[in-house]
This record gives sequence, structure tokens and C-alpha cells, in this order.
Amino acid sequence: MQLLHVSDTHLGSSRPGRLRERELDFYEVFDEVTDIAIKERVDAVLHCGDFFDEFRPNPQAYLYAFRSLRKLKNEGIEFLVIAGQHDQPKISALPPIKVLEEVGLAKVLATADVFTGVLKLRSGELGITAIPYADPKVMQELVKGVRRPTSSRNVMAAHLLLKELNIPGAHLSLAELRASEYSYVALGDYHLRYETKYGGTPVVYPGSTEALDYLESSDERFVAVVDLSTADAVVSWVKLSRFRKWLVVEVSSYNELLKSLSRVNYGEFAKPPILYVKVSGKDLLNVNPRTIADYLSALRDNGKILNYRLEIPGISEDYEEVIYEEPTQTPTLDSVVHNLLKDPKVAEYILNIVKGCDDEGYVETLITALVNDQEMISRLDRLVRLK
Ligand SMILES: [Mn+2]
Repeated sequence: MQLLHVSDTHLGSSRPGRLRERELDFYEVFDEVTDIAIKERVDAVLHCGDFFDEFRPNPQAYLYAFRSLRKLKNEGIEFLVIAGQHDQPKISALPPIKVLEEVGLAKVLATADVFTGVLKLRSGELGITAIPYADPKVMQELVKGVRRPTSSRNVMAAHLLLKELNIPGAHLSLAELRASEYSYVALGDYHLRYETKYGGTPVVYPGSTEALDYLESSDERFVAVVDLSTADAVVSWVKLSRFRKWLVVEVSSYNELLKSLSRVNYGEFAKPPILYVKVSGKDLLNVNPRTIADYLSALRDNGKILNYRLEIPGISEDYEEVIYEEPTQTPTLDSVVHNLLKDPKVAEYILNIVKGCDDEGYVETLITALVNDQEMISRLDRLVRLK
């Protein structure tokens, strides 16, 4: 029995830069994942959460998801999915992955409560414990009652951050998850590849299929193919090739930036890369941020890069907020709001209200946050003054 383990596909996202072309990257790489599943003849694809980027995906996200999932269905490959925080409505609406199930393209294992059960797959039975995303405190409680399924072959699937990652906001340790009781532990939420063993059990984050931020960027991205035919699960990594690459350049002067960018062979990228530039150093006062931005805009307009982010710490607050400049094309709701307000943080708040406006409680939560956040109040004040 073989499973393909993937997570954090964030379909519908266009980050960074909110470009339609960028949105397509997420669909293309997910389609590659389904091609790999078919080629590897796996029994099922196990998706560990954040299938969609938003709890109200746009029509394109559904369209491309359906197209790829239908290929799996035609090959008799099950698609098993759990909810990450991005798949969970804030208050009462339906999780969008339930729509996939309604049209017969997925089996949703868990959206809010822990699922434990035995599934019948093409080459046999598979016991599974599925833990959807929850706040760390809630999750502590959720896992207390978890019992391993009664099958001879058991896997755990969860959307959470392990304490072993040593990052803030972690949920549980491998001991608290009782990971060693399972043949394989499939995880989602962490966007970079991570693999460890606990009492002999492989514990794996495949990482996201695209980088949503430069901190997540990597020259290689993967899915895990897990062979559960024998008592010990065997993990093989399959490289993805259809994701978009990033160029991360950290330099201390304009000349150094020019030198470093002139050495890049843009032709070797399958798609124009996303460029992240951080300029820092002691001759900062000699740098004209506009000169740098113009140079980077020219690279973008010549099709050498998709877009860029320029950060010049310490020059001025404004330039720390230079966001991805966009060529003219069909605007998205996100780009309209961002361009109108020119304040990324306020724009995110507004977009959350717009996208979650059916949920009265959510709007109330946001208003409370706005009233109690001093920094937000001064940002809003600045916006009002500008108008
Ligand atoms: Mn995610």
C-alpha cells in the first residue's frame, strides 16, 4: 500500500503580489501532485490541511481543484483531506473542503473534531487518526481522548506545529501525540520540508507546494510517497518541478545589488522568478530607494522576474512597506483594496471584513481588535488625514 502525502497547497492564493499569474502557480503545482500520484500508482493522496487558501475560495480555485481531483478519481485514487486553519470558516459557515466531498471528489476526514477509523483502500485496510487544526489549548484537549485505530496498519494525519520545530505557537510534542503508536505520522501547517523519527516512526512535513513568503522559499519542494506494505513505513521524496522559484538577494549596497543581479541567468528559470531584495549596510544614506525600485521594475517589465519586494531597513518606514509592484492586468479584490489604501496591514483587516461579512461575530471580533490595537489606531488616523 502506498500513500502520497501532501499539504498546504493553498489553492486560490496569489501571494506574494496578488497577481492572477501567481494564482495559477498554485493550481499548476497541485496538478503536478496529482500526476505524481497517478504515476506512482498510490492508493490514496493524503492532504494534511490548508487545501484552499481561504474559507471562501474563489470560483477559479474550485474549478482547478475539481479538474485535478477528477483525474485522481478516474484512476481510482482516493483523495483524503483534513482541515487546516485556512479551510475553517471563522464562525458558522461550511468548510469549503466539504464541497469537494459533496461532488464526490474527496473524503473529508476531519474539519473540527478528531476522526479515528479504518478506511478500505485499493490494496487493503488503513487505520487513520485525523486531527484538524485547532488552537493549541483546544488541541491539547482534543488529543487526550485519541485512541489508535484497530487496524494492523495505522497512520496519523494532523495539521499542527510540533514543539520539536522550536518555533512560537507550537501545539504539541511527539510524545503528547503518542506518535510512536503509528506506522507513519503525516503532518501539515509547517511550510518547509521536515522529517524526523520518533520511536522508529517516520514523522513528516512535506512543506507547502509553493512559498507564500520569501522565508518559505526554497530551491526544492517535495511530496512524500509512503510505502506501508511492510511493518516499517518507507518514505521516498519526490521533487516537484512546476512551482515558481525565488531569488533572494541580500546586499549592502546598490553596486553590490547590480553585480549580483547581473550574474543571474534568467533564462534558466522555467517561469520568471519572484525577487526578494534586502539592502542593508553602512552606506545606506547614499542609496536612493527610487533608483533601486526603478531598476527592479525594469527587470519585471522586461519579463525577467514576475515581481519583487524591496526592503531597505532603517531608511524610512515607507520604504519598508514597498510592496510588490504590479504590472497592469485584471485586478483582483485584494489588489484593488491594497492599491487604494497603500497600507498592507489596514488592507488585510478590510479584506477580512469584506470576506467574512456574513459572520456577525467575526466583524465584532475585528472591531474589538481595531479599537484595542494602538498601532492600528494611528495607522487609521494617518489614512484619514491623507484623505
Ligand atoms: Mn498553511
